[in-house]
Amino acid sequence: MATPSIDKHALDSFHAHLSQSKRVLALLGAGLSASSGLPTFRGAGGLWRSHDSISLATPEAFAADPSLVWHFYNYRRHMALQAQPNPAHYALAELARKLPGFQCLSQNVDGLSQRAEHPPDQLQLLHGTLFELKCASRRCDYHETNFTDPVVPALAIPTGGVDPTSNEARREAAAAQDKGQDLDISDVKVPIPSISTKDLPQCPKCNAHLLRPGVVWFGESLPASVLKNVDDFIDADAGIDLIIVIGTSAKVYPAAGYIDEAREKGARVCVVNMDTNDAPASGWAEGDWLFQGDAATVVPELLK
Ligand code: BJW
Ligand code: ZN
Repeated sequence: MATPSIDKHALDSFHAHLSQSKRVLALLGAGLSASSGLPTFRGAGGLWRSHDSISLATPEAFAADPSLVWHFYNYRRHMALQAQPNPAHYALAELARKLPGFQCLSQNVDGLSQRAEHPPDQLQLLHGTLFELKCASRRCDYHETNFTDPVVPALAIPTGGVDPTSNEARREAAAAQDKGQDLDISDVKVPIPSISTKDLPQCPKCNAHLLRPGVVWFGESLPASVLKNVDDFIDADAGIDLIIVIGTSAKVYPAAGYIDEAREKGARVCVVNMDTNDAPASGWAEGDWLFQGDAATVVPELLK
């Protein structure tokens, strides 16, 4: 889809407000990384091997089928490591360096803001990161940073796995192998093995439980230190001048609630989204901006 041109009047008014703003929030969602080639959760691309991505992002899914959930996250880690930060990640990192009162609240777990060298103390990872592993037991505090791809050998993405029942899968496997490419295991036609628990990542501390991705699943609390940092920023007497909401459907809480909390502290709201239907939960208010288009194009224009 072609990116619509940005309204010059709205852009001028946004620039005038940003130039006077001292305390600014950005709420980041999956649309920020869409141009880097990473799928979003809701809408097109939200299916993985016919599973709704959201249904795999739960403690219940991991308990029921750790092999399937680890395949999903191993694949997402691989894709994120192959992807590159886009101009929006770099523009946000640049604004953070210029404006000490700027905080990014990222729902993304892909590590692209970090790779764009976003200052870490101005980046709050609301939903964790794919590149931390932690013990699946709440009673064990083991966690580690881990960029190994595949995360364990058994999770290697097949380059020639052949499902003897499917000619199409066999042809795809052979073609991918010829080109030295990975198969697209997000495609349900490509067979993946069910991996025995002993071959999945193991906790080296308690030696009793699996490791799991260090992300926040539905029903789990966000990291306490991150929640505190966000609350301290929002509750400060100095108020908030602006919140920029980028590439999120704003349907998941507490993240989505930060838009209205910022508004209550005086912030004007600027939304950047491909889809004009994805509005803040409380709807639109006088003085809000909506820039429709690809975040990778629009955000660098806004932050120039
Ligand atoms: C573009 C674009 C381009 C596309 N350019 N734009 C209050 C009310 C009701 C429920 C709750 C509540 N408080 C808590 C809850 C429960 C629950 C919740 O929110 N449920 C909702 C479904 C209603 N929240 C939780 O459980 C949270 N925990 C919690 O609150 O603990 C305390 C508690 C527990 C239980 C009860 C009450 C309190 C935890 C939430 C964890 C979310 N985890 C996930 C998975 C992370 C791991 C992983 O990545 O696998 O986080 S779910 C998934 O959604 C992921 C995302 O970060 C998150 C948000 O998605 P996002 O980024 O918005 O993506 P999309 O796909 O939805 O949208 C993409 C957007 O981009 C679209 O708008 C496109 O148009 C746009 N776009 N291309 C610009 N190029
Ligand atoms: Zn453990």
